[in-house]
Amino acid sequence: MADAPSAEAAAANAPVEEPAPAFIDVYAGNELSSEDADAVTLRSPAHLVVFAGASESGKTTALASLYERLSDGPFAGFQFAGSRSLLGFEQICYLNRLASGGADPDTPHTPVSDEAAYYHLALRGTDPGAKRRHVLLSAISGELFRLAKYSREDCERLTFLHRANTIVVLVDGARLAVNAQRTNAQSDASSILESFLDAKMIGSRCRVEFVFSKLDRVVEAGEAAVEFLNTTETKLRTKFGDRVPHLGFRRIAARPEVDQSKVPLNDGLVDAFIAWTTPVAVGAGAAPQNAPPIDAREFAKYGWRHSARRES
Ligand SMILES: Nc1nc2c(ncn2[C@@H]2O[C@H](COP(=O)(O)OP(=O)(O)OP(=O)(O)O)[C@@H](O)[C@H]2O)c(=O)[nH]1
Ligand SMILES: [Mg+2]
Repeated sequence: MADAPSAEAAAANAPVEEPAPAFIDVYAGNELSSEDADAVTLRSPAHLVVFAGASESGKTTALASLYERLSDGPFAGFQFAGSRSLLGFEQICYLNRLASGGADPDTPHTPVSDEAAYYHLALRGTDPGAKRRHVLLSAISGELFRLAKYSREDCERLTFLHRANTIVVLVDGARLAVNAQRTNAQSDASSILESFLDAKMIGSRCRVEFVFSKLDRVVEAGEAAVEFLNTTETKLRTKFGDRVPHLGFRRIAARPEVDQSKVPLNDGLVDAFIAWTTPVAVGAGAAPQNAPPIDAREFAKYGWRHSARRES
């Protein structure tokens, strides 16, 4: 009779329970160049969200606040599952964090450069079995938009916008709150989208949102400022509604400074992030656009090809 298997042998033959895979990939990296972003996109589809807006309109703060919320725990139905641009995020966040500790620092200005910088997020839906998704965020310097307002050539430096799934045009709420500045704030936002449309930079499946930032400032300023914001929304809708297939409006306060007990408000970031990372429905949108400009950089060309594939 064969010997009964020893306890050790039985243990050795028992099915091995695989350790749970490490959930978070950590890459200590600065913000990504176009080539790095291209590499991420070629490996797995990535959803590109571009923040546009006049200088000081709140682009960097919005980006930093989203990263901070995701690093604090589940947010908007997502869990943070890694980033290839952790250092870049940390750089734009550290002053943001100090601010919540009571100091009065500021976010550094988004640098003006020929190339856009990208911040990468790997996200996993909080629903069981949800797949990992990749999101690239980019904020473009207010100065570049100022130049793009006056020059088609500068606008065409922004060809990568064609690759964007979502374009967020920020309307500076702090300027809407001040009588002498509100008309300029409105026209700045309007002319940014105008120049993108003139340069045929908006893909037919691109979600475009005018986002009123610093809502706390508008509400604090009172009825007239809120009324001006509402009128601005109506004007922009009338002006662009027919030309932009997926146009939306939203209000956020990514880093409210006004005393919340005096001006209680929803910062709007959860709904914003869900919308900005949701692709527009398949089948929605107009006919595909012609071809990339001959002198477009590779990433931009890839954007056109990628969009063309999505269109078909
Ligand atoms: N009150 C208030 N201030 C805000 C809010 N969001 C941003 N700010 C402030 O607005 C200022 C400009 O914000 P940034 O995020 O640096 O603006 P930006 O668009 O990146 O500016 P540039 O990089 O210069 O183009 C900073 O002082 C922020 O603290 C908000 O929700 N409420
Ligand atoms: Mg900035």
